[in-house]
Amino acid sequence: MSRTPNPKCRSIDWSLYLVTDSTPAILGDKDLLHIVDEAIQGGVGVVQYREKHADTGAMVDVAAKLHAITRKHGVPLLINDRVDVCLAVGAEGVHIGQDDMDVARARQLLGSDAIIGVTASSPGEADRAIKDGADYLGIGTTFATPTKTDTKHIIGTRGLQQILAACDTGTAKTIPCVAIGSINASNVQRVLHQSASDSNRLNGIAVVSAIMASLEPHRSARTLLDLIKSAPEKFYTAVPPQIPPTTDLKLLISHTPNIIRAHVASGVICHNMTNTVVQNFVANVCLGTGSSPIMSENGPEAADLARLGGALVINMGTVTPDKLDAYIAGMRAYNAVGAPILFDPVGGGATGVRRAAIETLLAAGFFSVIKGNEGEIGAVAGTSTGQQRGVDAGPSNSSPEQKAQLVKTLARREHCVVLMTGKTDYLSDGTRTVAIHNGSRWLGKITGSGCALGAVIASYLAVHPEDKFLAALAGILHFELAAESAGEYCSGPGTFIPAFLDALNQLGQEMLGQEGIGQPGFFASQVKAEMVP
Ligand code: 3NM
Repeated sequence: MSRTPNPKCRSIDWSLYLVTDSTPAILGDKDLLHIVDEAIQGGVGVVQYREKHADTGAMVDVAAKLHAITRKHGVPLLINDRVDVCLAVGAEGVHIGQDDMDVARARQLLGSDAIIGVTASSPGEADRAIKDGADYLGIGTTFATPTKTDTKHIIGTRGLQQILAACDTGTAKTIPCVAIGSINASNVQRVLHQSASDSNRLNGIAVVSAIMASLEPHRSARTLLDLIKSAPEKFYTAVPPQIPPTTDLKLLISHTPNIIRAHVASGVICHNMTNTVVQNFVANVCLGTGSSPIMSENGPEAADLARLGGALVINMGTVTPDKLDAYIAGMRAYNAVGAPILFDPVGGGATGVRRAAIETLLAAGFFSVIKGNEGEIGAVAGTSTGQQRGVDAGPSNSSPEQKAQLVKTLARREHCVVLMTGKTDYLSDGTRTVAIHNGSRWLGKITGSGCALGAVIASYLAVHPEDKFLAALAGILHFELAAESAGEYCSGPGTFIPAFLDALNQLGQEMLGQEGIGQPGFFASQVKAEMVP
C-alpha cells in the first residue's frame, strides 16, 4: 500500500536536487561544505550527501556539518544509503538504491516523518517503490555518466517518460520525481520537455558534476534553476503555448501564403547533413524555394553555422559511424542555440545499424520535426513489423486511420511535429493532424524528392518558428503545389526535375507578386487536405 503523501515533501522545491561527491575527479581540491553552501544560495532545494568510500565516523562528521548548513538555509539533507548516519545527525531522510536496505525497514528505523527516496529505473521498480511507501523517486540513469560507472540501465528521456506515465496511474501522482544521470545546463530543458508524459512530468532534476565539479557552484546552480524554471516552450513545443491551436484547416491554410512569402524572401540558411546521393538536387530545391543551402557534414563547424539563424537537416541516408558523430555534433550545436532540426531517418527500417542510429540520435537531442515514409516512421516509433527494403517505404498494410494515429502518437511521444510521406501525407503535432493529398506521381519516380522536402520544411521552421506545424504545412504546400504544376508539363521523370525546379521558383515569385497562384484565394483553392480527428 502506498502511504499518504509525506507532508514534509510538499514544502520542498524539488526543481534542483544536489547529490554530493567527494572523489578527486569531481571535487578536486575544492571544499565540499563551501560548494553545498554556495549551491543552496544559488537555488538548490534538496541536498543528498553521497559518500561511498569514507569510514562511518568521518561520514557522520561531514554529515553533521552539512546538516548545519542545510538547516541554516531551510533545505532538507538526505543521506545516501546510510540509515545509521541519518539517525546519527538527525538528517531529514535517506535516499536508497535498489540494492540498499528496503523501504519498510528504513521506515521502521527512521519513523513516519522521515523522507525516504528510492532509485527507480523501470516502471516496475517505480511501482514497487511507491507501494513500499517511498516519498519520492530518483529516476535514471538518464544518460551514461562518468560520475557513476556502475549504473545498470541507461533509460534516456523515453525511459523517464515511461516511468512518469506509469507513476500516474494511482496515488503515485503525488510523489515527486527527479531524474538523474549526466544532466547539465546543455540538456536540462530538453530532458524536462522530452520526458513529460501526457499527464505527468518531472518535478526536478538531480545533478552531481554539474555543480560539484564547478568552480562557481553558486552561478552553476543559478543557471540550472533558471533553465528549469523558464519553460522552454518557444523552442521545443510543437503546439504554440499562448495561442490555443486552431483545428480549423481553412484558417490554418489561410496563414500559409504569408509564411511562404516570408520564406521566399528570406534567403534563410538550410544546413544539410544529408546523404551523398541527393546533395546537388536538394541544394537546387532549397534555392528554388528561397533558402540558402549549405551541404556540410563537418561536425566541428556546426556550432558556427547554427548561429546564422537557419535550420539543420539530419538525413541519415548514407550513415556511417563517423557521420553519426557529426550528426550528434550538429544536434548539440543547433539545440544549444534553440535552432530547429529536422530528422529524416532514411532507410530507418532497413537494417539493424540504422535502427540503432535512430535510437542514438533520439537520445542525443531534440528534433523539431521527424519526417519519413511509412517504414521510416514505423522504425522511429518502434512499431514497424515489416522489413523495409532499402530506402523505399514498400507496400503498406495500414489504413489511413492507422497512419494518422501513428504520426499523432509519435508526435505526442517525442513532443515534436511528425510527417509521414506517401501518396497522402500525414502531418501531426500530437494535437492537430492533417492529411494532405497534393503532389505529383513523378515525385516517386526521381531520387531525392523526400530528402528535398525535408530540407524545405527545415528552412520553413527557421522562418516561422512560433508554430512548427504551420511552418511545416506551408513548406509542404510550396513543394507539392509546385510538383503538381511541374507534373502537368513534363513528359516523364527526366523532364520533371527541371520543370519542378522552375515551378518551385515560379510559385514563390507569384506568391510575392500576388499573381498566378499567388492571387488572393487561388492558393487555398488548390489545397487538397483535411483534418483528421
Ligand atoms: N545515481 P552526474 S547516476 C549518483 O542512475 C547517481 O541512479 C545515478 O552524476 C542513478 O550528474 C548518478 O555527474 C550520478 O552525471 C550522476
